[in-house]
Amino acid sequence: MSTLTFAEKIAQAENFLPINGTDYLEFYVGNAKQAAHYYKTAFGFQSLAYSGPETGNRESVSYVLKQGKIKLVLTSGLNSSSPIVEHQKIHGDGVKILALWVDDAYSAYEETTKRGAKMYMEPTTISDENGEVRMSGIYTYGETVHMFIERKNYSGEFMPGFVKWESDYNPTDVGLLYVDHCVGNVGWNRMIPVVKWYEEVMGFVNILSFDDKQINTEYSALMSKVMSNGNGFSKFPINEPAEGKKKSQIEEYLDFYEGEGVQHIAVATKDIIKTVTDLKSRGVEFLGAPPEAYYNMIPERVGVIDEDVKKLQELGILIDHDEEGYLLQIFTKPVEDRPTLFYEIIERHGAQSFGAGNFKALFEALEKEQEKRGNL
Ligand code: TYF
Ligand code: FE
Repeated sequence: MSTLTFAEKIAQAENFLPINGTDYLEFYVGNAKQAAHYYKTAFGFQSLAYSGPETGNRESVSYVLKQGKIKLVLTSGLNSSSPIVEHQKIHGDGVKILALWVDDAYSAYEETTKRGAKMYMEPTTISDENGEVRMSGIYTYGETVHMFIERKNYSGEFMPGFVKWESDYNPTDVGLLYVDHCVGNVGWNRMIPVVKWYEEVMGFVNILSFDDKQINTEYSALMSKVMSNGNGFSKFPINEPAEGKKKSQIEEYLDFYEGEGVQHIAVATKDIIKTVTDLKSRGVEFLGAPPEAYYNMIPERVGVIDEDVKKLQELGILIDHDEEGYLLQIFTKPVEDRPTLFYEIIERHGAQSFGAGNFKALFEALEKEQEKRGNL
């Protein structure tokens, strides 16, 4: 085990691809209009921008939603020959694009493609009366894409091609602030090549690793490596299934997504008790709480925390710590018909790790759901 701090590890990343953070997450879905309603009603996102037939887009429709710094784009194709419809047919609703906010979309494309990235979109400049957005894109695992988005004083709501989405229905937010990390599930023997790809093509560094021995519960088994860029604003853990007593949760995902893709999106909050209370009251479903014994062990395992452990227990929030502090986290059930994408809500108090101390409790809760689905 290396003794470097997270800050020291990420400082070793290369800087040929400066990234300021997540720009947006785009989902390809079966019915963007209804999905947008769900993210407003259940998750407290706000209407931001729209593109569709009314704006001259005859091929697809996109609703853009915002909360804190998080922007979601929900996109559906409008005819059976649309590649968006094809994607949705294969994968079900899921994340197509993890867009990264960069200072230079042209150089991001140059630097990554010369290191072996596969082209998704050549550098392109789009403009309207609000200014200009430059963009490019490359494939990562599966059919998932990293877009590089450069905003040159763009003053419109989202980007050219979109109009402001005015809505009379504006549920309040739930305190979601920014994307903490996005996790990818990849196939057997694929974690190491994908990790190498993030190192070589993106200049990222591996800041944490979990092997199947650390995270092998009664049934589920997986391996995971966390990749980070040089400022820690862009973190992508990569999971691979491992051989266990029964079917790995990662394998269940790969079967139902019919390929590699985004498994969970972790979003940060400053008040997880309020955020989770709100989400539950709006119908968002979370994994069940761990047994009583888990919470009785907290003083011993984690030490003193600011929050009332009883409250955390009532909500089923998990607690973990590392040398730098503690973190609170909780996971939703899958938000799609297929058991694929889910969300993590996370509140960090210094800890920069990913909750390894919770893996056993978490994976046991996850397996209960997997068992109900008959996929264990
Ligand atoms: O992002 C992480 O690594 C944690 C833990 O299937 C985790 O959120 C890892 C694998 C998984 C669910 C959560
Ligand atoms: Fe996570």
